[in-house]
Amino acid sequence: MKLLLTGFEPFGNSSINPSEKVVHQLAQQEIEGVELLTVILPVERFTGPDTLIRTYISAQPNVVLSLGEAGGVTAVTIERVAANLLDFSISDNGGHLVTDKPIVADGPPAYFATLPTRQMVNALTEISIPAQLSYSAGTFLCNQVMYEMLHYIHKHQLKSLAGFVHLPQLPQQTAGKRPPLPSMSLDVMVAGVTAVIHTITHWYTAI
Ligand code: PCA
Repeated sequence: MKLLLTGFEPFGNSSINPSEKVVHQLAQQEIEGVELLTVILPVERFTGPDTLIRTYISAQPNVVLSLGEAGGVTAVTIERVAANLLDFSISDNGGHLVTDKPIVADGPPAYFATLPTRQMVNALTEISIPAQLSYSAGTFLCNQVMYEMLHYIHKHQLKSLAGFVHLPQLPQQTAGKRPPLPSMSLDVMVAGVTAVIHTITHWYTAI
């Protein structure tokens, strides 16, 4: 199975993004049964989705698993739904602050992830990593790339499957914050995303 794993560059006030670190670490690891391709996406409304779609077209993966950071989440968060909405509460890295706009003007209101989301949560819980299902990937870049990837696959009637996982912040991003914010160590996140990939691989080879 060919899997395209994506992360995001840092954004907002942060100089690190856990998704970028997890992707870099996994790029150096062997995962049985997986041909892994990786890319880091810009947090910018045009180049972010463009980079993803261009990489997808040249790599032709079976599965696209995208990762992003979600400040404040207490667990690895498996996204089920991408909404057709741009409603940024902060500017992207290109200085765009888009509100109340659809991602695709004539696109459907939402797409569901096509990965085995519940099995992914169960696999994480089994290895004692906090995990949850989520029914909104937000209205910023993470939601946008999830929507645009699923829309591209749908529009071109392709067989690839795609989904999104939000990660908590790293301890070094939250230390000293008042009130304290939740965090998760890089090792735990890497183990979690590895388990997610194993789950997708087993499920994919059985369908
Ligand atoms: N998180 C943001 C965009 C990039 C990232 O890592 C989000 O949740 O939309």
